[in-house]
Amino acid sequence: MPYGKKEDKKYREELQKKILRLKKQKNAVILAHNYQRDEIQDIADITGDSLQLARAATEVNADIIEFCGVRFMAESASILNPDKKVLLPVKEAGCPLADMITPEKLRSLKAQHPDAACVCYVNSSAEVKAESDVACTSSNAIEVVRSLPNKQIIFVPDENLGRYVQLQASEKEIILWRGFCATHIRLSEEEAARAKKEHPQAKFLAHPECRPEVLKLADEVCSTAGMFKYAKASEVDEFIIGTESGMLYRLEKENPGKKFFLPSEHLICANMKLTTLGWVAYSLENEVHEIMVGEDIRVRAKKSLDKMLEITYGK
Ligand code: CIZ
Repeated sequence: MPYGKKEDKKYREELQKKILRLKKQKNAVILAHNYQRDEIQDIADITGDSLQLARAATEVNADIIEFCGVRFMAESASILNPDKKVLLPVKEAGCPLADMITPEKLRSLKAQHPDAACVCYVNSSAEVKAESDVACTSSNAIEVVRSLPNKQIIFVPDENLGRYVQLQASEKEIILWRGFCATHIRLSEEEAARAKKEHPQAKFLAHPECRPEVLKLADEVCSTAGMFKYAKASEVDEFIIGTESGMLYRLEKENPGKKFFLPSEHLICANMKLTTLGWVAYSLENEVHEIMVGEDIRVRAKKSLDKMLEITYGK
């Protein structure tokens, strides 16, 4: 985020110093999602997608995990680390997609399809994970679905990702839920086509939460982790990035000389941007807002996350 005024820059530097001091004092680790503000990514120990962060959360040696992201991500860290204090800097930082399905609705869907396995995207509540056989992220959704013996797969809550998985795993019958990401859905086919016209040399990388008509225009459909990999390995030096705007910061930093363009000015997740340096300092200093999951739900939700990690990493 741009800081126009001199005093803003000074204030930001003071907060960053304070956060680093608190982090040491409290033996905390800061995890930040790829969609976080630039200055939050700068103070993070690890920046990544939800799969990388979920995995990192099982490996860190810290008393406190300060999770700069949205609630379902902090919940996953807490589910995997019951002995650690997991803090979410802003308690209102939620995910509208995760709220589009409830455990009651999922139970009713499962009752209608008793032979189906249930896969939930990580963008879901702990209760929904507890009702599911396995979780997945946009990095491993196809692999997870393919690993299951069932032909029928209930896939919740993101319809676009589920539809994309269906195209890749045509041997399966995917039962979709009509959830959507309020940020990715805003990228229109017209905007994507316009960006391609304006940058004819660029590769268009689109996130699978985008609309199917946008995905059809993409050179590559991939998760945020996939975008980092693709941009680094590619000989091309211009890319249109069809996902949340926070991605550009690290993409530019890690790929000097390469250019990255957003196809729409609407690719901003308001929930991700709620986390500011001020909130991180406040949260660490006062040890709020702790994310805790009731033990029964936690144990059941952990099974679906563990299964995902086992399928992806073999452990
Ligand atoms: O899995 C995640 O972290 C999300 C929300 C997107 C992505 O592709 O990384």
